[in-house]
Amino acid sequence: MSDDAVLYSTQGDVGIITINNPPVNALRNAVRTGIKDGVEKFVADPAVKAIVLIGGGRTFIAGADIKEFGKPPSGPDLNSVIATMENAPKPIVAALHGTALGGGLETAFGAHYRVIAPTGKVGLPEVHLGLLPGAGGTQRLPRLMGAKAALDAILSGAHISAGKAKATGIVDEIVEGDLLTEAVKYAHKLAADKAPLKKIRDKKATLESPVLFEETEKAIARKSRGFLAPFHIIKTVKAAVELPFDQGMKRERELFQELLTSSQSAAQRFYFFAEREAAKVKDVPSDTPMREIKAAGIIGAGTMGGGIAMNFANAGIPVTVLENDQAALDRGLKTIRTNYENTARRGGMKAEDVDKRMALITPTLSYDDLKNADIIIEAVFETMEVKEQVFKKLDQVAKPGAILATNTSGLDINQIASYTKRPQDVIGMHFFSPANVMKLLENVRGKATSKDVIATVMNLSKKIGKVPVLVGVCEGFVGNRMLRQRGVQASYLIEEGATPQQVDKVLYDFGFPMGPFAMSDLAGNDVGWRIRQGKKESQQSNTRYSGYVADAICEQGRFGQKTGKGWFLYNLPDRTPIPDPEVQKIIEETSKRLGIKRREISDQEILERTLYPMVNEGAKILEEGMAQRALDIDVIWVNGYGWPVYRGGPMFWADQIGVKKIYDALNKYHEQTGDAFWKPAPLLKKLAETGGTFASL
Ligand code: T1G
Repeated sequence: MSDDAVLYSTQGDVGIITINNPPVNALRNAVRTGIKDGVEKFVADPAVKAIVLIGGGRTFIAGADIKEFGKPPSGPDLNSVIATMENAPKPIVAALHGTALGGGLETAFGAHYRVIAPTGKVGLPEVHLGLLPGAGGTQRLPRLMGAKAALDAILSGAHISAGKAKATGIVDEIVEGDLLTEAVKYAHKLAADKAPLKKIRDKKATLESPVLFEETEKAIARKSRGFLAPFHIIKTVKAAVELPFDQGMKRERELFQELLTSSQSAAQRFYFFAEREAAKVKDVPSDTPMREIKAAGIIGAGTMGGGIAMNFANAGIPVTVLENDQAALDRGLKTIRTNYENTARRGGMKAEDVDKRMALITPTLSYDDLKNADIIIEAVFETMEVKEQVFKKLDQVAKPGAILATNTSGLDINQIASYTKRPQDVIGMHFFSPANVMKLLENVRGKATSKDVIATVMNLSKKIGKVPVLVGVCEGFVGNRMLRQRGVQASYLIEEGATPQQVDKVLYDFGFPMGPFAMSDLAGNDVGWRIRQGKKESQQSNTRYSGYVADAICEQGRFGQKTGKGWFLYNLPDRTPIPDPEVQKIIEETSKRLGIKRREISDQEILERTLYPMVNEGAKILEEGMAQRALDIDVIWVNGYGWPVYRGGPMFWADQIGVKKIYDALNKYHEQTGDAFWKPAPLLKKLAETGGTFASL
């Protein structure tokens, strides 16, 4: 018998099974047991002619309980629960609302009929966990909507609206009004009419094209490069088309087990919880009162400012954008409109929504128009002088209680806050370019930043579609500070004998979308060049200058894609990086000038020397309290820098390969080079010596 995770009741001759497992009615053991017992109980009860399965609270079942994976299985497995429903001699109606996802939708497939609330959604998002639907979803969905649509749905893991679910046969009816009342009426009528007990397993999965599976594999090759689950999903849908149901189920189970026990799924299941945990701030209680954000202001309509403004408009929050000259303002608004029009053209939004979003964005040349904003984010030129001017002005203009945020990518938030009489209202919100696309938002806590400002901004970040992580004030915050370590070694490696293409390929094959040199060409090599000219290597005072080759590249105007050549050549508009003998010459001349004898460098050495220093810097960041938890660093790297989610994140990965292995390698390079750069962080040393993990901190 289950605990009160499942409740039973009757209305007339209809038995009702209500899932009561907040917050999302996940299918933990007690829920599976409760459903199975409930069906058996109502089947045995002669007074009950039909059964309704419904979710209590805000949603129908949102899936298997991800926390249960990896633990010894207990209670009835989901397939047996679904079979019990499917074989029941009385009509079972699944009543869906909220998000019926994964094992939740698969459970609903065991019912003979499905009804849904107009705002309900369904989906099979297992692919995001490095899995595939493991309780018949890959065999039943193609039998409902055909192989092609089923493949698209399972590979994307997208939520499907009630309308589309009805149109594709996933549900039988969309019911207005009270879902339970309507579902009971519907079930009662099915029994009265002796309606057939429909079993999805008896239907045939249609195959729209004989080359569907090969074509799909090619179509996803680029986006799913390195992932296992998408390619296993294709195999299971193929089985749904080619094999009898029970054999297809067997094939699904085999492939599901392979994924469940894979390191990729372990990493992606870790990441699922990490992203949610990172949004929580240890010393800011979840019930901290938040400031209401009804209107926003952005200072600067450039690439960053415009992108930031779009996030607010996308969330339906009116936003005023301030520039100091009309031409810049017009350019900024035009770019925003173009971005929306391009998205609409690609089908990412309705054409009529372009004007609706633009109507939420008010351009202005006057600070006075920011006086009613609840939050003002500056995205102006990245110098402290300009930030000082802006924040002194904001201190005069912004209403009391307005949150004053800076989008700085590394300047000292405490110093910026000191330019106002309200440092408690000042916070950093470090967006990543393009700000309307990149999910990561590093929120930077100043010494004086108040807890309600932190709570408000962390919540607001999610509202505007970002993945927020709270970091501390240090040079480069967390992401760029670790990126710098990778960059220093990448530069040394090409001076010592590697080529840019070799370094890039090692990191590309690891799973990054591109390597550091191609990335620099994309961002513009002149960005780093200007910064290096503007300041000493303050971050790496304990290691030698790493910009010799990069400077030589820029001195020849090789700024990257925008100039058609940088570290690589580009036959624009094609952006494929092409190794350039000219660059090789510059590199070899630099090695000679530095007195470095070039040598063959292995891919393994490249991997260790680019990634282990990142882990070491992560350990320092944790020691200094610049990130709350190791998983925060992982969430930053997955969302801001393309760390492959199937490897969890740099700190998760370090635990997987073993902190001791990294520690020993750091010591090896330290001994080889004598460079203080390689000195292991005390925390990393401690973990290596005690067999500890970053996850255990
Ligand atoms: N298992 C365990 N906990 C879950 C959970 C799940 N499936 N889904 C959510 N939670 C927790 C979450 O960690 C958070 O906890 C709280 O619920 C609210 O979640 C056999 C193998 C449903 C759209 O992948 O997509 O079924 O932080 O903050 O923004 O084939 O949660 O409060 O402590 O995300 O309103 C397939 C995953 C599983 C759905 C709601 N299902 N969940 O979003 O709330 S595998 C999924 C979501 C499976 C079968 C296979 C979202 C949501 P805490 P939240 P939300």
